[in-house]
Amino acid sequence: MNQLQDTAEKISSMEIRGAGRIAKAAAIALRDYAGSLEAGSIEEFSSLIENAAKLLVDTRPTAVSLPNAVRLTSRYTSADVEEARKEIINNAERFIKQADDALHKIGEIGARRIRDGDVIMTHCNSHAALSIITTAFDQGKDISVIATETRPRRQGLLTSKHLLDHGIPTTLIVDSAVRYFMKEVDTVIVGADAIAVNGALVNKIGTSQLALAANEARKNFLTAAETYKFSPNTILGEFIEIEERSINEVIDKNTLAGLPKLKVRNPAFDITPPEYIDLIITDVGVVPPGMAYTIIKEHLGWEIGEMV
Ligand code: RI2
Repeated sequence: MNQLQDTAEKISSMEIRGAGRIAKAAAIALRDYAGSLEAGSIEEFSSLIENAAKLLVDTRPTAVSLPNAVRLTSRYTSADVEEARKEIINNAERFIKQADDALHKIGEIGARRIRDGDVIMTHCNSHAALSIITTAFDQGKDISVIATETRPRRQGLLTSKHLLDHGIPTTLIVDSAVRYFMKEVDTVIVGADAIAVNGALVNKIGTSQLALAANEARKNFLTAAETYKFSPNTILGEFIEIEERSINEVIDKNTLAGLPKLKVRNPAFDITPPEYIDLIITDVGVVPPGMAYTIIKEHLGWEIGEMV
């Protein structure tokens, strides 16, 4: 298996996961592929790059960071193979650096919204949300975190380990205990797989329940989203596809064999409407959901004509 297929496989199986990490992994895979592929003409080069881009984009349908990263990386203007190769390598390096810088900036900006003594609830395992929490803690704020387990893949354990390794007091709860604990929470902070043009948030299944419970209890609900997680195609009226993963993640084969008539569903993401989101913490500042259109237009760098 070549390195490109290997990365695609690892994104599909979620060995590489998290909207930001899959975007970076795709940029790295394209950089290395462009750097080593053999093409006798620009047409051949172009077709190989297009196939590689498609292979990567098709691995997971929801996180818009993936097509955005692939699009930003695989663009070139030169008609010369060697020059085009260089352009792709440079695009990838730029994207990887911007993605790392964005995480840092989100941490700095988001930490200002955290007060000393805050109890923060988070869901799944978002490196952007964790950047905010660890930055606030490093600033000396006395904070603690309630982390949801996040069925079915239990990424809450990754979050808990990360926070404990950082010295942050952390409590793990099952997803169905979110509303029970909301009275103890000051702020909910989650990551983002995609932000639509209307400011709706697509994130790990269960996020919208946190948002509902936070709204009912009048608690802050923040999402941390790098600008490359905003979806340009939603400007064109496209929907963001919600990935349904294997039911084997939910129920093991033996149990299922004993319940042959049972139907099992496993959507990986849900949609939180903009009215339940107080703020989006991005690498270019804190914005209300209503600013999503502006972020897409000003920071994603391509024209509508290019997409239609
Ligand atoms: P960062 C994850 O998806 C979670 O939904 C998380 O909130 C989101 O990506 C953003 O993660 P999955 O890959 O980019 O676990 O902030 O399905 O790390």
